[in-house]
Amino acid sequence: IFINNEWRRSIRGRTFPTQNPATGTEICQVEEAGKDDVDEAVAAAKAAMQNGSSWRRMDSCGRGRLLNKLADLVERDRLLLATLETLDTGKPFLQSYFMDLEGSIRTLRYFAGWADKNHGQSIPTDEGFLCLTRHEPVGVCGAIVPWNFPLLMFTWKLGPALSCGNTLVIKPAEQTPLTALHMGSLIQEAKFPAGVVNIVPGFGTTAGAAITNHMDVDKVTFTGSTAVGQLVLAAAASSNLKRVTLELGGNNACIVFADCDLELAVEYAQNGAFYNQGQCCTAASRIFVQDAVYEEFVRRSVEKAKTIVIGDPLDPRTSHGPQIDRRQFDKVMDLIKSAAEEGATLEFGGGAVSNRSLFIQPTIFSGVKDHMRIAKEEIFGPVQCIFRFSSQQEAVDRANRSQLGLVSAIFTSSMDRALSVSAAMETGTVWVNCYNALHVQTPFGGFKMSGVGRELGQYALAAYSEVKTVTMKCRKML
Ligand code: TXE
Repeated sequence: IFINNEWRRSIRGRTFPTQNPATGTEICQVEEAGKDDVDEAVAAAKAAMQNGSSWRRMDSCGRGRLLNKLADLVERDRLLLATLETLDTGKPFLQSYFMDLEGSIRTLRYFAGWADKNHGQSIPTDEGFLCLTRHEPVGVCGAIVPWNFPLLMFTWKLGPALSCGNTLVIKPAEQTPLTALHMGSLIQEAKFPAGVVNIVPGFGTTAGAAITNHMDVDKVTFTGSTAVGQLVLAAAASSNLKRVTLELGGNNACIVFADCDLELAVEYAQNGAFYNQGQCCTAASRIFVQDAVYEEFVRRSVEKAKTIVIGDPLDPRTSHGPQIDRRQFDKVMDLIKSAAEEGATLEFGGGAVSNRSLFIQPTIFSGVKDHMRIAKEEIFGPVQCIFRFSSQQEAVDRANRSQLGLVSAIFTSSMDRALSVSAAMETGTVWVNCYNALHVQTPFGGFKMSGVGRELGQYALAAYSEVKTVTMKCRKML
């Protein structure tokens, strides 16, 4: 447990194992933070936030320098961090190295750049007042991180929080605490003032709930399931009305029009469905394909799936690893079973990989109907569901028929269609002729029950700042 730039044992003397999902073996025991450990972490973060502390007195460009220093150290330890990430999550090594690590480094550098640019305004008012706004830190931020992109989500929260001058208590997911803990030693090495970042590995209902209910936590930022997102918001409401940003589940639609570049659509839609074993909030789970190209799309998707390499995640040839744990494995297998029972056509895969626990074959269903469970629930596994549609209006209506609204994608060669359909989609992001095109410079977040607020880009700064209005009476205006 990392508090005040020091490593501590759990107050109650508890530990928990973290496992390699590719082999089922225990990697190590990790100290388990409970409510009393979270109290100490919050006290440290609060002390570091007091007026006059070295963090509060630091120039804004000094915060930027520290974030850049941290990015340098992550770059130095890239191989180690990517290896740890693969051991702890089971994601293919090259994806850890090139996507998670690259994204994390870019996030730190991007928000380092904002540290001295998040300035307020001077506002003309009526009646001889000078009015200006200051963008001040919110205070102590609690960050609760999931297991699908442990390091990347850590930096999505740490980058803007520190750039804006806040302090942090971060809880990594219980399945994947290792890269977050290595970040603790890099934060120490970068010489952030003590208490600015505190890391509390532990479970959701204990350490997580202690953060969301805490009276001295001023803001909570959460990435995880929609159900827990609702608990987080309720805890914020019933404690101290802490500010909340939520990035929750998706049931994302990808609409493939007959006028598209089909090869491109097949490639992106499938990568969107299977990337990270389907364990992405952005997973392309509902793929609507127009009549005229439907059969060909299914045929080519099956051909492409045959090229996926299932294997040891540390082997650079591997492109498909295990699900994160038994609970997730069972959930995905149950949904696959339900789709077959409800009459979807199994085109590829459909089962566990023999002799490898927690591995699920990349699976393709065609003829999926909107009423089926697999169409309505977030799968979070390597399953591509293909639906047939006829008209543009029909596709848009069916795609929007969900309580979730994270991302969507359109494949078309018509600029008109791209613009009108993207305006009609009820999602926080619309990709046109691409998928999973996430950039640190652009905002990311959900409509409807997929979330509250935005991460990344300039928009993220608002979520980590309070706006203070300073109004001065001017004696004489010239
Ligand atoms: O998520 P949880 P789980 C979705 C996906 C997945 C499902 C369940 O559909 O199948 O959620 O996964 C912490 N108070 N996503 O059970 O429980 C927990 O310790 C405070 C989508 O793993 O939401 C972990 O750190 N915190 C998603 C984090 O919340 C609590 C990523 C996420 O865990 C808590 C992950 C509580 N009461 C799952 N209970 C995405 N948006 O990418 C748990 N936590």
